[in-house]
Amino acid sequence: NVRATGHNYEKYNNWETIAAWTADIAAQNANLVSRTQIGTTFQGRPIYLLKVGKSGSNKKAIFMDCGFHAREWISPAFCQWFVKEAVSTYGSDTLMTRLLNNLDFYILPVLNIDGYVYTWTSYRMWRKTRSTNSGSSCIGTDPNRNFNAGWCSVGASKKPCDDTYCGSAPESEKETKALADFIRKNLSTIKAYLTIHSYSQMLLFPYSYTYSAPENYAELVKLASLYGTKYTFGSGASTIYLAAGGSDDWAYDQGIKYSFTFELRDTGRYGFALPESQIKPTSEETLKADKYIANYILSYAL
Ligand code: PAY
Ligand code: ZN
Repeated sequence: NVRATGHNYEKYNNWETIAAWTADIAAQNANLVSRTQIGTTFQGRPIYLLKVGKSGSNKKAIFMDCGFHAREWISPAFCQWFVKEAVSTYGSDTLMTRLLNNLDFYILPVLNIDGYVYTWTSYRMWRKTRSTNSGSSCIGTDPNRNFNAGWCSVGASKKPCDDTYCGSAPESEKETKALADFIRKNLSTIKAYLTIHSYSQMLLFPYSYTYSAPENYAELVKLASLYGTKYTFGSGASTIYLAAGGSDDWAYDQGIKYSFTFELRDTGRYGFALPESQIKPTSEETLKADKYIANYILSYAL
């Protein structure tokens, strides 16, 4: 049911609609979904987090965020899709039922809300946050260069006017700080970190800030290879480019050994302006990979 809760999952929704949806989906599925606020954006918007799963004790958790980069509209669309699928197939889909009974999913539908709003109101191709920079009239920091993982050493800019500006310090942005604080607080339960971007059709894992391979590289390759039929996979550095300060590398170095960056459709024909007709097929293929990874975590992660 595409319009569960009266929400349209096959359209790109503005922030106001997504914010209202987070309240509705929690209210209408109180047995499975609850909403909290983990922080506030630079411009004062509430950063919502949904916890999805059947209540239980000692559950492992999977953290997934969407909307790091403002212009990557397919990303928040997928987070909404994921929650819809969870609540509408719980009890009928065997795997989803098993996952929700035994795991919690933390879903952050839009991290960089100020940037997302800006892409709706002013400039569709905006990437960064909307924070001011002292000593510059340029706006914004790249949230995916703002984490403390080889921070600003490579593939990131020290210039506030650039799209990959790393910020004045790690976690200088209220949005990245809120996310990092939540993960630090829940490190004992979070076993996997998934961050959803577009585009390129890739599944990336650590590291991006160095060509060194992480300790469980072979396992990550094996896990990613399910998805590899449609999506290219490999370490960030060797598959897309060297880029320091990313949330995936930071989460990995915090001890979350299953850390993935998804680059959703397409490979460049439409790029960030992916047509709405591709929300459903993109979400279906990504959901499949997510469920596979979650099932692996449930079975094998310590
Ligand atoms: O982990 O290596 C990583 C992150 C790579 C992404 C990044 O630059 O943060 C890749 C880009 C993204 O999704 O932001 C790819 C897109 C197409 C871009 O804007 O270059
Ligand atoms: Zn991105």
